[in-house]
Amino acid sequence: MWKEEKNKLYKKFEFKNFSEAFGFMTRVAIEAEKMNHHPEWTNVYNRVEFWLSTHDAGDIVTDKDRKLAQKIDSLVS
Ligand code: H2B
Repeated sequence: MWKEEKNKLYKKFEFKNFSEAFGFMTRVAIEAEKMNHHPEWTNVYNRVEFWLSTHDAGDIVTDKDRKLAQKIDSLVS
């Protein structure tokens, strides 16, 4: 579940290993670029964490973040 906190949408994903995590990140990167909406994220080994917000709107959560969150969920595995 995405959690809205401090003007960000947050979610953590865990994968089997780094390769699976990075494959997922690659798919997210391609879609984010297509949407011209880019995540703040971190990766440590098999873990990928997101904090989505819209910088152009003053770092608040907008429909763009909700759309990207849905897209990210569709790219797991
Ligand atoms: N990503 C996010 N998360 N928020 C933005 O406001 C944003 C973006 N703006 N990606 C886009 C790029 C903008 O800076 C460029 C110039 O279109």
